[in-house]
Amino acid sequence: MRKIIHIDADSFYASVEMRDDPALAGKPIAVGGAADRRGVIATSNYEARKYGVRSAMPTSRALQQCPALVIVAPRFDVYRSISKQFHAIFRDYTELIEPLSLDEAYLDVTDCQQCGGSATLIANEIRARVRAELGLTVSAGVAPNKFLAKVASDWNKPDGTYTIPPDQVAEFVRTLPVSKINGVGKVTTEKFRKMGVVTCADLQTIAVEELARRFGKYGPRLAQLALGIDHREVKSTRLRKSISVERTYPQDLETDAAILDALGRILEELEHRFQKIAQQYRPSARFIKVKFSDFTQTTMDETILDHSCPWLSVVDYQRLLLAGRARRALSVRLLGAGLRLEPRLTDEHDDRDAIGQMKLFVDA
Ligand code: TTP
Ligand code: MG
Repeated sequence: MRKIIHIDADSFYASVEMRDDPALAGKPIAVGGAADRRGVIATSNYEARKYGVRSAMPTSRALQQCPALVIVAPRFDVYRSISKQFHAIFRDYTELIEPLSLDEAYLDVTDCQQCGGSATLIANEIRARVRAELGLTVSAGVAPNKFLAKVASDWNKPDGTYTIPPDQVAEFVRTLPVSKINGVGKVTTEKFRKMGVVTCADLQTIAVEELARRFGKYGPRLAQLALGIDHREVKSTRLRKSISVERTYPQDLETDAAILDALGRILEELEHRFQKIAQQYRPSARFIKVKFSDFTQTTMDETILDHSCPWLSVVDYQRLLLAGRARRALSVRLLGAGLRLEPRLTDEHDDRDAIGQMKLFVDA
């Protein structure tokens, strides 16, 4: 059972502008482009929302609805730096952070020890720290999964926390309107309404086969969400510095043949794992780690200078391993192989090479 927190800042850009300019206090404000330049509203404060001023609305229309509206130009560099400050606070609780935008993130606090392990207390502590340290308010949803945590963060917004404990999930979803399901927009809500489906309880009565027929691949997922089930993991986007695979052997490896054989299997696994992130990273070095029977360990690093050779070249790893093993006349207890990584720029021209290199390794 996971413990997920979804954090969402309240009227984010507008709150930042109000914080930094006390003259805006108490006024309806919107952050966006100027009306005479066909600008649109990025967001508005809660005062302006009373007049129906909403995100994505043309500024000219917003001004018609709320003539006193103060339009403030966005300062994206400031919002980005505040987003980093949010994350610095989150990281005091968990490394498992998945940002959805500058002001929104999922946190997996399942293994978090703070606040006696209570996700609700952690959420409240984070909210209090954001207020004290950054002068802004955020709302939090706490639930056993991402879907419900996101719904919950909206429940007591602004400046609130809402928790859906595991034993209240069934009851919570029963009355939850299907329109609250992420991906169920106006069109789908209307489609559901014609089927007599308004709440998740209504949705639960529709057979999965029927949902699949009407909604395709999304059908079975809808059936799960209607029950409050969501298995998606919080995917941390923290930059990786390396990727590696290690194995501790039940019996120490004695011979070169046994060690090289073990290395082959480790490299296969490493290749499999690296392939999943090869789009985002380029290796800068390969390394081998060996722990000997007396528990001493050694690592061998080799910078990759020639990127036209396969990164996961078996012979290069074998050479590193044999050099490391030669450092002690002992059998091997643990073996590891890895790549040090650097982020790949999105438009880097050797993307095609990367795919070529993976193939070379598979063929080797
Ligand atoms: P949201 O979290 O959707 O909105 P919000 O933080 O302004 O208000 P709420 O209290 O309801 O959470 O979006 C975060 C920021 O992203 C928002 O402050 C401005 C920007 N944004 C746009 O630029 N365009 C848009 O259409 C939306 C929805 C948001
Ligand atoms: Mg927000």
